Amino acid sequence: MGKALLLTALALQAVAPPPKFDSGRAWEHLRQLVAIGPRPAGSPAIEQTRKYIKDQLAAAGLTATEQAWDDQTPVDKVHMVNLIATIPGSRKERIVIAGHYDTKLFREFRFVGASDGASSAAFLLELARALKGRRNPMTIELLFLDGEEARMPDWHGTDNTYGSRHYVEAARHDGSLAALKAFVLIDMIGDRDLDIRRDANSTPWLTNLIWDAAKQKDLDGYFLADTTRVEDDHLPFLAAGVPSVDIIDLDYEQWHTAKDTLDAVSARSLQVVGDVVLAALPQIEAHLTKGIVLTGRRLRSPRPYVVTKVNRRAKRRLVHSSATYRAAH
Ligand code: 1BN
Ligand code: ZN
Repeated sequence: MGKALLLTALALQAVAPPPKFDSGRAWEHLRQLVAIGPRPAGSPAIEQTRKYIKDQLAAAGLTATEQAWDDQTPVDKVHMVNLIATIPGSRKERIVIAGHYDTKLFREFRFVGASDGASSAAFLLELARALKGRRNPMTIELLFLDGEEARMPDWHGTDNTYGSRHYVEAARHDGSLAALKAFVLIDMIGDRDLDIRRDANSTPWLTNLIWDAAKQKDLDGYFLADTTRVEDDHLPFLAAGVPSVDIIDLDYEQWHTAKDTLDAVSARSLQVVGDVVLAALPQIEAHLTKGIVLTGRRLRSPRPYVVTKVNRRAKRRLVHSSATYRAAH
């Protein structure tokens, strides 16, 4: 590419419009996932679901990496697969945005999980399209988790969150955990009567940035001020020291019933969460990247910050803007 062309491309990127979440597209994904039927871990239907997710990621220009393993549950041994799509950013340090795509196994009724399983996967697929065209300051990883649901009827002990526990262990072993700076979990966001409460297990600064973005977008009627405590796929990340937040609407009458179907969910709810996550993302990135330059601790910079005559001035500016930012949050 010629120099003039490169400069034009960079200038255009710098003024690129912010990404927009299209709930029409997300809704179509949700509909297709529900049409597959019940999608419990290890089933032929979840294999079909994976094919759908991989094909849709490919259509967005992304390749899904499979993280496969066999896990022993209290009931049986189950083949599980997490799907990972990486959207490149200027830095190798990454933010993971995740959701589960399995549905809970019920033998006594047909459970298609329109909110519980389909909404998170559909949301991530549309987010992939929206973020692929963005200039990302940090790497963004979209993580489709398998095996979130307990195999036994009740959520108990380690019979749940198989995919998130496996991911964290693998990242610990291959050394990629250190570059993981924040984890945003999306779960059950389809409820047509959307009300998302703050989760007491989640990291306060990350929760605040999401709820601040909701308020700023006039969507605080959906992101409520009250708090609940949720056990979900964010717990293994929190235990590994990764700042994490769970965006979940558990106040859902149809939860784990045959009625968690298309008529209980709405495209509007997906749009609300899409708008809030996209509005919060630059704030999350700012919080994390300020950490790189100022402390070198919150993010480990590949190049150490060297104070020179030129960047001493830049550092003063950053210290000032960071203090202003902290005062405001
Ligand atoms: C979310 C969706 N969860 C299961 N399906 C996790 C959960 C389990 C949340 C028990 C609250 C209670
Ligand atoms: Zn569930």
